[in-house]
Amino acid sequence: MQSKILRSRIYLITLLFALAILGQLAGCSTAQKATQTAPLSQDAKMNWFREAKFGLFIHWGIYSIPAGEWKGQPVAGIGEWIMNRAKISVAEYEQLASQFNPVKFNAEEWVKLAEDAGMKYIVITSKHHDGFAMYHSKVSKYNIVDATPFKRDPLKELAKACAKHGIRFGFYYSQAQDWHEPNGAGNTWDFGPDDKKDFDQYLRDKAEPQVKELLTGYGPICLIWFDTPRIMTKERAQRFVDIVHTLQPACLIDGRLGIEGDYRSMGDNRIPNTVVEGDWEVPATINRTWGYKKDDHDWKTPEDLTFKLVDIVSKGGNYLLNVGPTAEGIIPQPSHDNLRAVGCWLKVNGESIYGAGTTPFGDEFGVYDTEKKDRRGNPVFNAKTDWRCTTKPGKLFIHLFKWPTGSFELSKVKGRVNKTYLLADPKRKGLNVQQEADRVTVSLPKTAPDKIDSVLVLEMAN
Ligand code: JFZ
Repeated sequence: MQSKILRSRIYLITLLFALAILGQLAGCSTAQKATQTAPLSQDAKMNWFREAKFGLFIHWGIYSIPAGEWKGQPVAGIGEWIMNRAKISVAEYEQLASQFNPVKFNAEEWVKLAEDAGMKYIVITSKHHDGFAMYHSKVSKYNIVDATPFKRDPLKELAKACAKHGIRFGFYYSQAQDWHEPNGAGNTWDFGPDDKKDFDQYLRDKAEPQVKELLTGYGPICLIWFDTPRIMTKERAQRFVDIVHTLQPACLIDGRLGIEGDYRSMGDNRIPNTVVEGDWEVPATINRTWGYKKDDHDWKTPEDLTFKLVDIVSKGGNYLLNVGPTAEGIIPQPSHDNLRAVGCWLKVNGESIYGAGTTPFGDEFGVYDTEKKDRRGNPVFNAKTDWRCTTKPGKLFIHLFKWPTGSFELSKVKGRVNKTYLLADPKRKGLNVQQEADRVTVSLPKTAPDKIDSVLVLEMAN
């Protein structure tokens, strides 16, 4: 009798268990379906970008062979524009491909550099204005596998290394200018004026199919960086949007396609003077060129790069900082050194950058001098560079680029400061703080804990 009751109890419990598991399974599979079919919200799509803040731009192509010099003469301007600047014919420029053999290229090392620099995404030129594909394209033989002695697809190798290191991977693609194609925009020295060209023939036969290749053969692509939208109409741009949305709905589109993208691309090296709402990015050079130029040694210092990163984040943007590898496949040493120095600063102070919000102040950016006018007749902006502020809920991060003696004073502070400490202090020892209404004074140690930027955290009471 007893065992019979026991047995039926066991039976009942087993039944309930089985039902629960079945329910769970059903729940799982519907949840999975939902994530597969529900379109990503714009916020969900932008999430990684808002968190990342710092990315590595790479301009690499066969223009790294002449490296800013043609027939013994230096060519002015940015390295990757040499074909245009020196009006090199397609027949002549094409010969560079047969010399391109970057045997020192090592995807792992490049990705490691980005990682060590604290960068969260890489954007590399898959095809620049010169029309040469830096990947194995089936659409055009004018590509690194079919037209060079190198015969490898570096973008495949980079995609793999990025996946391994948890770095997001994206492509630059010059959709409008293609100086190699009779119907692409830009090459007027070989093919005459753009308005006489069958631009849609070029788009349909090269640019659109190449973008499809890039979005199918290289795993998840975080963003595609279109550029210089010459003669791009809204309809033409929309065709690219449709391709991206169909093949990789989570892939972001930059602001230079010729139609509104997922975020704004600021002018090159142009950091806005104040907080800018919405999502945006500043593409920037680490010297003065994008593509490698042998005589450009004007390297930005770690101090300058760190300041620019903090300045941009405090205004709400991302910093996409470029390197230009050589024809051997080497990223110039000063780029390595200066980026790694920023990375060291980020190791200690990353909390104040990744996912951080804008400053609640604004006076720290500087002031317009209405007495002085610039070339365009606008008042001159005098930037103030001694401190910046980034934020997280309940926290102000004060970036001190110039260490004040004794104490730091801050006004217009909303709410009460609960605790202050330096990110460089592993013990996070509280500093002496005085507050009168919205005015806060923090006592500081004698010397700066970081010679580039010491970050003071003000934790607010809720
Ligand atoms: C473009 C390219 O022509 C250049 O070679 C490089 O790839 C750079 C990142 O982008 O150049 C531009 C495009 C837009 C502006 C400036 C330079 N702009 O809007 O100020």
